[in-house]
Amino acid sequence: MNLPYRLPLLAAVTGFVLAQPAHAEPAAEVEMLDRGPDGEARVFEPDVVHIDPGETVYFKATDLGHDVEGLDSLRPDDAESFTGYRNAPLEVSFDAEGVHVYHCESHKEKGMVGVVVVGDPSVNLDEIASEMEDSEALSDQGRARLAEMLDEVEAAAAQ
Ligand SMILES: [Cu+2]
Repeated sequence: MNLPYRLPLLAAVTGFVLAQPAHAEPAAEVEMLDRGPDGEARVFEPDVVHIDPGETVYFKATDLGHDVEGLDSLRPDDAESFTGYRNAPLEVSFDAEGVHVYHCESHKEKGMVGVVVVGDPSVNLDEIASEMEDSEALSDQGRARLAEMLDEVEAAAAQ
């Protein structure tokens, strides 16, 4: 459902929301997009971000119709859950070190997932990789995309 003529209006609405002051300067910004830079549909961009414990990620509602929800089964044991509203930006602080997986509940079936790596990913990277195999929180497409992201995280950690 592409309606190009409505884009200026959406941009104006989004710009208004973003103009509101944030509490702290986010360490990373992730956009919710209908289409990513490589042409893939329904993505978080970038889909993997690295921050230090205690830092904040700002999820920007660049395109509307999306939301952000942390996946309880795919995060460090001591991490807090988080859920945003559809069409709204969300700022989340991450204290627990390790790999945190989140998705867009509205596009779970499309595999709209993302990863926040807090500090050292080796804390739970292997655990997440095996946990995701039969996780009901993921669709097949989400599982495929997440597998690529975890490979990327592992490769980066190995350097
Ligand atoms: Cu979405």
